[in-house]
Amino acid sequence: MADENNYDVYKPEWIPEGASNEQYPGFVMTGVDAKKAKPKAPIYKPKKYTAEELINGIINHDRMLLSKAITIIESNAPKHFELGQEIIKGILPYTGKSIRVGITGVPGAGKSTFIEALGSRLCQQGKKVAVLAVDPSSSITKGSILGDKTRMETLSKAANAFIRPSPSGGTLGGVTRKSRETMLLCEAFGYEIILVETVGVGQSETTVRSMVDFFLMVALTGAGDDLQGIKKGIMEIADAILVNKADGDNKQRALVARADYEQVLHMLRPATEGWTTKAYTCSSYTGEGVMEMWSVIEEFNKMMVDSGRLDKRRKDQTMEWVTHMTEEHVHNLVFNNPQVVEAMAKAEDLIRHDQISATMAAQNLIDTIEAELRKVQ
Ligand SMILES: Nc1nc2c(ncn2[C@@H]2O[C@H](COP(=O)(O)OP(=O)(O)OP(=O)(O)O)[C@@H](O)[C@H]2O)c(=O)[nH]1
Ligand SMILES: [Mg+2]
Repeated sequence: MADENNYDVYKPEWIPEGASNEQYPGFVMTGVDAKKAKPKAPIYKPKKYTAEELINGIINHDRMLLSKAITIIESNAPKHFELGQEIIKGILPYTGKSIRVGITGVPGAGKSTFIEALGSRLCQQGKKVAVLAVDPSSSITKGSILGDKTRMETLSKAANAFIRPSPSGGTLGGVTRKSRETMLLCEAFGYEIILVETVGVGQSETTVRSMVDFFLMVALTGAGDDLQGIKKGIMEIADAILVNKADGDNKQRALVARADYEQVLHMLRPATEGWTTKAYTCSSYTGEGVMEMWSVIEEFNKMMVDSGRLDKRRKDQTMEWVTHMTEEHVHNLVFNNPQVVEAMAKAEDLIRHDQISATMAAQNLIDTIEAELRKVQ
């Protein structure tokens, strides 16, 4: 048997019998018995925090624990879901004290630069600012996160600022839930101003509109040309329009664009009862108009609080969200049911062969769904 201290016994077989150590000075060391061996350094395992530790961490302003809690909220793993919900329940009494601002606009309008300009100034005033991005379009745009962080260079270095990129992937409902809950965590931490940038096109506008108090549309000059179409739709849900890049040669054009927007706004119903949506100009480069925009937001906030509309808007939004989540779940439950899947395939086949009317096909599907529901009862 091997003697751990006598290396000679481990001489490989190719060393001639009786050869001295001088001739063949090499030896083979014994392997380590993994079961018996005590590792010198403990294997690194990330600490698992309890909901209580995370809740206390957040309300005691521990940024590391805030990030950890957000990671749990953003996780798609079922084991994190319950923990996440426990955290939310615990921090709920500390939420709701911030001004929630959504910022939308076409790609390149200058949303991130405006957030950088505004956020840095607010931080200088001692305010605590959290910046979130919401991108429900897909995981493809993950790259924009990096861009945003570099575009928000000053802000990302400010001690009272917190920047969190969009949760990626998953369903629209999933991204909405994660973003809303992240916002609540930031509020419980003590961020007084939450700026939410919509990233990507499509559904991000309505998603963000449904989670903020004030919705700002950052616009570019040349408004007159393309006021039709989707822009008008967004104008209808905005509380202010901000023509950015009003600097240098562009300043005059920005003023013209502002007037054009004002014209259109006169014809639209304001997004918020008791508030008149107006157009403004600013330059995120020179800073002109940036804090003036903030004063407008503060004025809006005061009006909303004083009139009781803020509380109502937030409760409405939460209820809308509850309905949305339930609907999404019910939809999945119904359309993933094997009988319904089969009936759906059959309906499609009949439709493709012109053998059934749309109404009949829908009726058959409804009958199948109702039969399945009766089974559950
Ligand atoms: N002249 C001028 N340029 C600006 C101003 N604000 C932003 N820009 C420039 O406009 C470009 C787009 O700005 P971003 O802030 O990245 O725009 P964004 O809306 O966040 O874009 P996406 O996130 O890609 O949708 C950048 O090259 C900025 O430097 C401004 O006030 N004046
Ligand atoms: Mg951006």
